Amino acid sequence: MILQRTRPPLLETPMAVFDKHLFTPNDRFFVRWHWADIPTSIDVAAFRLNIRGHVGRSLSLTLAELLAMPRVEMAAVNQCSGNSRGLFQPRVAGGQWAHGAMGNAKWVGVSLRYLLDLAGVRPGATEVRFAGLDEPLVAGAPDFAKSLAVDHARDGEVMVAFLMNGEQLPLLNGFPLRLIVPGWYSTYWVKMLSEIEVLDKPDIGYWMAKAYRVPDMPGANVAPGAKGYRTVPISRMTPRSWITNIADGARLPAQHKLSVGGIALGGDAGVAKVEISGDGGRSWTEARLGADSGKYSFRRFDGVLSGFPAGRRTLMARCTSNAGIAQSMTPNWNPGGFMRGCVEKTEVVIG
Ligand SMILES: Nc1nc2c(c(=O)[nH]1)N[C@H]1C(S)=C(S)[C@@H](COP(=O)(O)O)O[C@H]1N2
Ligand SMILES: [Mo]
Repeated sequence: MILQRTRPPLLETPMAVFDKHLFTPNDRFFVRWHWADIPTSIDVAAFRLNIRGHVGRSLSLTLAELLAMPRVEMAAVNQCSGNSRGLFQPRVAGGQWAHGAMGNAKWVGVSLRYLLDLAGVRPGATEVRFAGLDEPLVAGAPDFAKSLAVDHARDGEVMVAFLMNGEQLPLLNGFPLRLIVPGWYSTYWVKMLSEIEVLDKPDIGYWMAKAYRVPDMPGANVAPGAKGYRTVPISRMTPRSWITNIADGARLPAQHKLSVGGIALGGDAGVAKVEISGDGGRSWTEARLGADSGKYSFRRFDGVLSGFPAGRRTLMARCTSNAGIAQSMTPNWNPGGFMRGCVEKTEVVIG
């Protein structure tokens, strides 16, 4: 892992891991926490998931009760809103991630709709707020909490997960429970989830009203220095793709045919196609897609490009989602360094 920060722990997954595994192994999965006061052990017998607020009856569920409930399973990519922030030009403050603040896993848990129906959401409910066991180190700092609109929370896809790739969640990835919000950035994927509160008014807490907001523009894109634009809470992911079999800056022998492969993400809609280019985007060839593990999963792509005489070349991959959205050729920019989505460049030297 690439160590970004120690307290709180921020760990980034090296790109080579994505080349080997469509599902990111749990011990290679990126880690991100906001506050450094994270429990280092969990008393599983004493742990409770509380559901309260604007509901018919409050619930305080044990892990044993949750494990006995009907289960749902889904493959989904967990991607930090600030993934690839370190590539923003001009540079912005925040974790200086390259592309490894993301991971794909098979999640098993209980549908949030099932849990909310058990508690009985009352008419007039607006949002559902989620919080975990981690706490700020300094007094007065806002506890990490995120909210979803009540209809989103009840869409049947949002899940309270207890298994990640067939194993219990690693502590650093939120043991014993975390929220899975398929297709949405991981800021909503609350770890060590212990509190679910149904609200009857908008969540005006720091983490919704102030943090993780993006310009209300296509691609969350504004000119550096722009002022006075409207912002909205970050939400759905956009299509992305990465060449993983060749590292940026690689020196390759002269060859007639070059195999180019990697992983793509269709944002919240699945991957329709991936094209690859060996000449900096002048010409494109459609790549072969690997197994379809669902619209929220990574999808492998592989292709062969021909004609590589000695010299510098720029390799690219471009994903188009099933919603018909293609990655743009130019980078988007915003002061938070959120939602990077452009076609990435892999520069190679041949010969
Ligand atoms: N309880 C809690 N959940 C959290 C966070 C946090 O700080 N505390 N950070 C969120 C953010 S911004 C990210 S990117 C993901 C990271 O998930 P991971 O560490 O499992 O990769 O967790 C999300 N859930
Ligand atoms: Mo994040």
